Amino acid sequence: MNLLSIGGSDPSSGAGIQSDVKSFSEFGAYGLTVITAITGQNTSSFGMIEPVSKTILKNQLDSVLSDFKIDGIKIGMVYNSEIIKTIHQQLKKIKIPIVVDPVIKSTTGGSLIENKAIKDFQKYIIPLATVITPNKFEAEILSKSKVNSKNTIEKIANKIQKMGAKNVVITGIEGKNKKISDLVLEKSTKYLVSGDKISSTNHGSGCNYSAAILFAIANKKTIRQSVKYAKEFAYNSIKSAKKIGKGIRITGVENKDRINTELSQSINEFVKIKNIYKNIPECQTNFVYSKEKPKSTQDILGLSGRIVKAGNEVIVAGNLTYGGSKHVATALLAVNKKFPSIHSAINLKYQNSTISKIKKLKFLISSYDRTLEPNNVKKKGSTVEWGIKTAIKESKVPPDVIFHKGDFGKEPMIIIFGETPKNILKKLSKITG
Ligand code: PXL
Repeated sequence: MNLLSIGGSDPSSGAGIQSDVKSFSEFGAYGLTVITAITGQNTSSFGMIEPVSKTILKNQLDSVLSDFKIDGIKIGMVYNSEIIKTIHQQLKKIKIPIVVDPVIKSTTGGSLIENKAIKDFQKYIIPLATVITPNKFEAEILSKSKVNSKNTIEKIANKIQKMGAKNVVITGIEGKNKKISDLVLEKSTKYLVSGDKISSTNHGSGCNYSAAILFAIANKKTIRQSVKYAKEFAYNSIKSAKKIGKGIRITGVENKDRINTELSQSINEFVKIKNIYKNIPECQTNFVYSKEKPKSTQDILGLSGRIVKAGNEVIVAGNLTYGGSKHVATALLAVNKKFPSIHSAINLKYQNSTISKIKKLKFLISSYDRTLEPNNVKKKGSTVEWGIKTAIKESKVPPDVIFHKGDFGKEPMIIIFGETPKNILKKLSKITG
């Protein structure tokens, strides 16, 4: 996936395009950049701004738009009317998701847009937005009104939507009990997404939030799912903020959840495998990835829904959640207990042809017979654990594949195991190729 960030350069790399490149790369996406202005700033103070000329701005945009298949665009700092109009001209006919982060002031006090350019921002940039993500302060400036008991935050969101943004997300609304909420206004629904508040001044969380929303939307997530994802990403970035310079902390996006990133990338790859729908069982597929030394299925990341067959395609239903999978995670847990290097698993439809292929490839394969399951195990409901343990009882090296042929009313199943989801994809490419 290729994502484009249009915005200002921040030499401290805490915000702006440098921050977006870090986030995009953390998502496993390729980050492209178009610089609108160069700022001089650090973690203590904001220095100069030098907007780029219309000519080089246009040339940067032409360069990336003519070469890459771009899956989503984020617009951050745009500074003046000339920049605003040039971006509008180049993007007005584009049919890819655009997230607009209407940055007005930096945390260290610099103005990121000229006052006299706000009108053009409303006219030319807001209508490009699939989603616009102002905080409360930015929402007040864009709507030219203050929040009060009559002019509610909902009304302000409506005003911004009327300017042409498809969806409006006003971030950072303080609530009770140390909660902080985002107000989401979609086409015809309005709701709050709440999360825990962390009190700390940092540099970068706004950029992290909008970069994450873009990634989720480019992945065809719903607005609600994207807001939740962005909230969590920004929360984690603040939690792992570091004092790198002498002033405020810079948010950290590095590897906050390597497990989540790798599994979601691998699921995206999995669904694209040619004819993979033929391998999805009746009970559908889950793909799981475990933390180091999992104690229970709560330490194993999996889909709260499933990878489901829809005609000749497969689609991903649900979200990645720890404890999201029961069966596949239980099987993985049992294998990991004996072979701690194995951290990932996926279940596939049982087919004789698949088993023959696996045998030909000389993968290590074990099986168990559900019809031999002792009654006490059946009663306890620990069939999977018993089966896997039985299958690997004599194994000296980790299995690649474990299968069973089912029982009365129980679907037969194949489970592929590996050290990582990527390792499983490699095995799958051989099996299905
Ligand atoms: O966080 C907003 C932001 C965006 N873009 C640039 C910035 C800042 C804040 O400092 O400098 C270039």
